[in-house]
Amino acid sequence: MLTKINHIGIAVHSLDTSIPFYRDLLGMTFEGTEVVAEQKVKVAFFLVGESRIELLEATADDSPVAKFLAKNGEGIHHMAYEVDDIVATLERLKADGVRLIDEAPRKGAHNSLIAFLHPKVTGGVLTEICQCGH
Ligand code: CMX
Repeated sequence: MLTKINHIGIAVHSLDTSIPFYRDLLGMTFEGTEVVAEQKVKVAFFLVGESRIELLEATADDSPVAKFLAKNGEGIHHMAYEVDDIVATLERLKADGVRLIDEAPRKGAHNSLIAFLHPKVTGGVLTEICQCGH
């Protein structure tokens, strides 16, 4: 059902401050930034091998990422796993009684479709499934 880790999301206070560390000091391939307006976040993607790191910055005080930062400070925010068919995956998880935050997919970065599972059923790790746009 899950085909690979698509990315690991890391919440940061400032993309301008954090991008140079990942790009210039760790030498990851910087793929650019994108605002995901619906979720009040701006993200920066980095390619490392066949995996990606996604830095998330809040774009509003009531952004979920602002809430996360206020509660936890900077750190790992979510794990994202790739699936071929997100609708079928959500239907299967729902049928198996898995608690979902999103019962239907919504738009993520890079024209992907994403949905979150509730952290209560994933050992406290916010888990995203995504059907890739890239
Ligand atoms: N890690 C662990 N637990 C988390 C969490 C996180 N990052 N974010 C939220 N939770 C917990 C909350 O503490 C809460 O727990 P309780 O029920 O015990 O209080 C529960 O999950 C629900 O959280 P909420 O904020 O009350 O619920 P919402 O439905 O308002 O929002 C969520 C949930 C996960 C969608 C939102 O908090 C969020 O993080 N949205 C941002 C999504 C994001 O990263 N988008 C990036 C898009 C780019 C891409 O990847 O393509």
